Amino acid sequence: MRNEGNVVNMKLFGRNRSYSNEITAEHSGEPVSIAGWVHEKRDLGGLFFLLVRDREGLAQVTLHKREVDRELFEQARKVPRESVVAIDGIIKGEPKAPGGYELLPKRIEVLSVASYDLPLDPTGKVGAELDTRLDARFMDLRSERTKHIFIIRSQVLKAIRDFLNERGFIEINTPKIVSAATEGGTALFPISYFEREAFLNQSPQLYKQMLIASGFDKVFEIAPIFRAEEHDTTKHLNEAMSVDIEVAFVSAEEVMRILEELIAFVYSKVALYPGLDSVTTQLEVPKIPFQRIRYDEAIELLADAGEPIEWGDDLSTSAEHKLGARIGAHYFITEWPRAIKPFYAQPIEDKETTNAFDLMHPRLELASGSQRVHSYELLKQNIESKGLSAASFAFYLDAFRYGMPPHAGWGLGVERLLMSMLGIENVREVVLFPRDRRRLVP
Ligand code: AMO
Repeated sequence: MRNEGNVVNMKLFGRNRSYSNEITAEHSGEPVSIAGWVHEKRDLGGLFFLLVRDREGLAQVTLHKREVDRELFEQARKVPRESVVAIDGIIKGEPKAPGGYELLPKRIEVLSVASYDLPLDPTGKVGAELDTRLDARFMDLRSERTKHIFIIRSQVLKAIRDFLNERGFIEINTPKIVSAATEGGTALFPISYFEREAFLNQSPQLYKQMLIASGFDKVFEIAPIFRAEEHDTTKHLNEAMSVDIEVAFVSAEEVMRILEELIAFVYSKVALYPGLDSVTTQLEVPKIPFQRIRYDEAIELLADAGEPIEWGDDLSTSAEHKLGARIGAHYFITEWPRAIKPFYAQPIEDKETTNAFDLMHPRLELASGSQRVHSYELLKQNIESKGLSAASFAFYLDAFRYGMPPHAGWGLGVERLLMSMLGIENVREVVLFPRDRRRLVP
């Protein structure tokens, strides 16, 4: 082979590279350069096809043994699958080829030779277990379905940003190395921070609330959250991506409305994505408003469905499934007991409940939020009644002493949204490099 990938031919970078989907039969006779991976090779004796894959699709490179020089023909025949090549050639209309054209090559440059022992088959003809795919994620991403999942993920994040920016939200970035817990119930990852102990942040909760005291009024953050969940399930990650909002001068109902409108907006954007079909054929934009049921009504429905839950207990996965099957669409569960919601959720006067809500998809929880406590005294009391030390929350409590508006907000799991939207069973499928109980590499 002329170039085994050890020498970078700078000429490639000077010429115009076309994506496979930019070329059509109408360009017949014109010269073009493409670059990509050798997806498949087909040897028909006198005729040899190289299918070259780039981000946008496939291009067929056709070599007629009698018409091309021998060296070029042998080069195409010998190049291992998944090697990276750059090809200069002439376009010719060919109805049977992908995109309706083929490329008659003048020059093939092998930029990087792939080893023969491929860990996966990117054509998807040979299936693989999820663990094997995650171990070789770089290669798994070359397959059509996986690639589209992550382009959709990028589009979902863009849609969320567009929606919130359009509504006057300010995007914030809060620290991920912190000194205190926010979410009771899930454990923290301790880290050593010079001579002190610190933790990876479970949620931007305290910081987004502190920014309400700043007068920013509407803030959002899209960032990782870290949860030291011991269990190994198909919906829990140890590092997840959360969309968090916090809004001043509103009640829980107003942020619930923002949430359902956001969900419908994101679905409507993803529904337009041309690559959606290779991931799912079942995406339907949900109708809003979503049904709202109170926690006590949910408990009653569950008792009816033969899944009794003790008042004050959280819903089990099987309870979530039963309720979801009953309701059959997205819904909110509101007015949760104080005991299972964090200290910052606003209690409802004279009741044992809070103004907190969860957004549910029939299969799983997508988001939770609440009206927040904005009284310094009540917040301090709540922190202490949860057995936490008010002193370690002093930096947060201070923000409530010098003018804190009433406010509400929520946190939405990006991976949960994606898996529910795309009908994907395992949350790890929608994370490039998932972190779970067993997986820290790659
Ligand atoms: P919560 O703890 O319910 O609320 O988290 C919000 C949302 O984040 C997602 N999520 C997870 N996704 C995958 N793996 C995990 N281990 C995981 N943990 C959470 C879920 C969940 O609904 N501070 C509050 C939000 C608020 O009140 O504003 C909070 O963090 O989709």
